[in-house]
Amino acid sequence: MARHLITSALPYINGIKHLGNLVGSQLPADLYARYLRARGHEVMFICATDEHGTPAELAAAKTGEAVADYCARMHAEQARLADGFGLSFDHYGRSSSDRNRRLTQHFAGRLADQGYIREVEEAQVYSHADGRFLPDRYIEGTCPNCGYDKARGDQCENCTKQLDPTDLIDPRSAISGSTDLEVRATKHLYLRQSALKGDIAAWIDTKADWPILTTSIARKWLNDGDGLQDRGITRDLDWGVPVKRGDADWPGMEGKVFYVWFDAPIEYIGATAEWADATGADDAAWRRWWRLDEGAEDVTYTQFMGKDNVPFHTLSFPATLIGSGEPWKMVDYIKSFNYLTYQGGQFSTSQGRGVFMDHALEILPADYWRWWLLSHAPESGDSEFTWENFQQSVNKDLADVLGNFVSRITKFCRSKFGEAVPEGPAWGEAERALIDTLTTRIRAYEANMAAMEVRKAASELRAIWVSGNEYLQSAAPWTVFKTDPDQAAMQVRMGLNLIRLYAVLSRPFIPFAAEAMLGAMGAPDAAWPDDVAAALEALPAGHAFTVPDVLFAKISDDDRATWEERFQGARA
Ligand code: B3M
Ligand code: ZN
Repeated sequence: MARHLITSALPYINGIKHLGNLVGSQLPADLYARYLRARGHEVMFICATDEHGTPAELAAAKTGEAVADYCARMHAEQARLADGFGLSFDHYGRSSSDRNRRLTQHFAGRLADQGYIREVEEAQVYSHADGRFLPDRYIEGTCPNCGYDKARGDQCENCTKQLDPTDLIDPRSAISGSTDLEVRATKHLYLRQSALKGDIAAWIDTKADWPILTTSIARKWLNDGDGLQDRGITRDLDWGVPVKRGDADWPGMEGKVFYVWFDAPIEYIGATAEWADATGADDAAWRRWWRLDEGAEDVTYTQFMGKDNVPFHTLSFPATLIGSGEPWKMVDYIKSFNYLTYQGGQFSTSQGRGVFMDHALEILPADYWRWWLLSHAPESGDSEFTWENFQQSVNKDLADVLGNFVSRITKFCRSKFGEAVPEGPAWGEAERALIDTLTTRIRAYEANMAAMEVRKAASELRAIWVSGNEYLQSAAPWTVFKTDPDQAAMQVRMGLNLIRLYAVLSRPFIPFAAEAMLGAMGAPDAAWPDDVAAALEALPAGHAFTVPDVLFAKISDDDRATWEERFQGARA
């Protein structure tokens, strides 16, 4: 069995994530991890909160908490929600961990030793009123490109142009509003990405199987304009990984920290080390996932992320790993996603527009969301969440097709044969035909899951559910029972075995409902149906079961209207 390392992009710490964030990385990564585990592979599934940078400091300033306290509280909150959505991380780490601090300083030291770091004397904006430098979002002003008067030091939100704080017209401190600013020279570290361009291009060229969305973004940044530029990897902030060269101080870098995008991807490694610490395993246990010289040659590493994160994962992080001159495991496949839109507009964290993870779980069970989001994953283009579409999919796929199947067959059996699988004759022609259809569909489902074709996998799964309904519809045991109870018993035996089969197949998409189905069927440890015919004999005559509670309640028009109204404005 193969070994799979899977990472999801790390959600920022500065607030509850919305459903667009969820479907762009964590949720499809979970689908894949659950599927591979079900197929018997060894999986290490890693995520963490991304806790450094100005967004974290500013969010903490808003709530009045110390930034470390804010991050600890928000990490716990995000971990709780991840759990509520059934995200099956082997470890949910923190980029502010000691492990990540040491690894980040280690990589910086290695890069410096290899000649890939240069020190640059840079003009930075210093605020007298605040007694500090103002990097990135700490400074606001007028955009030199479009004239928007609330542009931030790192980017203009209006025209999306990337900016430096010194580009802004009429700059002011975002902390105090002070305009008593001065441009001062200060020293910063730059990662010499330009010197690694050839290595990175050659590496990307080996990735012929990557999705177009991934490679086109990588190539664009690699080749457009001046190509891969050197990048500042330090900041004048308090909160972050202190700049060190390995264990040693870095003269001239006192009081500075690494840029958040430098340490964040290193936390994929850091969180795996945190996993080892949390489980009492030794260093060798995490290093066999990450070091090619310590057992990682046979690891397949897959990353999941939204398209805006692709440049950092195809260029910057590989530059860190390659530039270290050490044999670190590099990503084998990047699955990237477009955006999910909300009712004709955008999900927006800053404006609180859309449905966020906490509210989603308040109103409906996780599986409803998982099913809709995954079956509408923004793979080939953006996709749109509308309440109408959500209601329709849930009611049809989950309630009418799957839920109804389960309740109909279990209730019918209970009333006519009791709560144990009835016997009846061997399979007839209709059952053999069903087994053939299911075998074909299940093999297609597996191929889609292996290829991470999320929407295709979802529609194959739906078709598998539908074929059971069609079988039951035409077999009609409730009619057959009147004239041939033995034949009806056999059909019911098939139906009950189908429930077990569906639960196993559906588990990666809707783990909670699948668990309930398996519990009701008395088959909690059901294995993957490598042999479909055998899987449909797994519950023999006499095997006890119970009728599960309603698996999926329908969403009424009233509910829909209420939620549509509740979530149209900014989140409370
Ligand atoms: N936190 C950006 C984001 O949440 C960033 C991802 C880091 S992945 C190493 O979209
Ligand atoms: Zn602008």
